[in-house]
Amino acid sequence: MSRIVTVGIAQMGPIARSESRQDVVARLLALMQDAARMGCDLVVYTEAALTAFFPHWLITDEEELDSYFERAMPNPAVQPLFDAAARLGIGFHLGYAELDFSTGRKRRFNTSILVGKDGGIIGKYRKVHLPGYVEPRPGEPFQNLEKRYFEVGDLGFPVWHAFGGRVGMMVCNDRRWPEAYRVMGLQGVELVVLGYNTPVHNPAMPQTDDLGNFHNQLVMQAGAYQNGTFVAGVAKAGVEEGVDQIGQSCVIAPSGELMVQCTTLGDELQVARCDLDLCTSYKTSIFNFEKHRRPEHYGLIVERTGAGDVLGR
Ligand code: ING
Repeated sequence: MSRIVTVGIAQMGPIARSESRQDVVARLLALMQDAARMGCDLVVYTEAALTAFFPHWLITDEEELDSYFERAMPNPAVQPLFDAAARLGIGFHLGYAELDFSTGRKRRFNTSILVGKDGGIIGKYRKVHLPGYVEPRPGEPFQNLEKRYFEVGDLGFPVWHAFGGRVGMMVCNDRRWPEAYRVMGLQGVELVVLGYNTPVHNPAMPQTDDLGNFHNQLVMQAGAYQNGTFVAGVAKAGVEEGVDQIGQSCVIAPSGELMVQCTTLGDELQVARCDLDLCTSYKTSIFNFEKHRRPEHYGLIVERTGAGDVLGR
């Protein structure tokens, strides 16, 4: 018996700083309605899907910075998304900047949620691997101030029973770290959904600028194959506030094969029928962790001989 989940990847083109939440939600709703028309069970939106990717520039005024965050989820501006999900019977993944006050102080996270077909929130994830830096770098064409604007996520990498399988989330830079997939792989994940805002130009390593799309696919294909899971990665693409970002949103099978890919740099929906039973064939053979994986033999060598030790730094 196959367990088909029809996944819509809803890539977004640029969001202007001046664009209101209402305008952005209208774009998201149009993509959701297309996804429902195409029989999707789930539509995957991108990282920071409600605003321009503001870590790309310095914001010193706290009120202005807070204006890019959501104080509650759902909230009146995004409620139409939740209502449409319940009306259309389609779930969704949404990346956004989260303001949290639950511990008595203001905390900021780069967050994503998974929402079911009833419009209810199934789970939340907060980005662990924050790239970039705290202090702005004068002279660079744009910044990456995620370490300034966000705290490291404190929810780990959970996996939820949802859409007939096991679903997990990560955000953008997380997809470059094999541990993120493996922690979910050890929980039997069958579909990893994520969004990304990835500039074509990396000021820290300009020699890799031509490899941006290759690296984007490489890490998701590896993560999918090595953990027997589908991966859906969704871009905020195009030139957003002067920063040229890659597109190539895609769905990858547990084989590591590319199933579908966006071919524009704008708002674009593509759909993949994911048979979660394909995951089982990989998890019970090549990547049967119980039979073949030997963490008890990895020892501390792996930790002690990290790059720093080997390079003497
Ligand atoms: N963006 C980028 C990403 O991980 C980056 C940062 C770009 C890191 C290129 C390394 C190379 O895709 C976010 N938002 O994490």
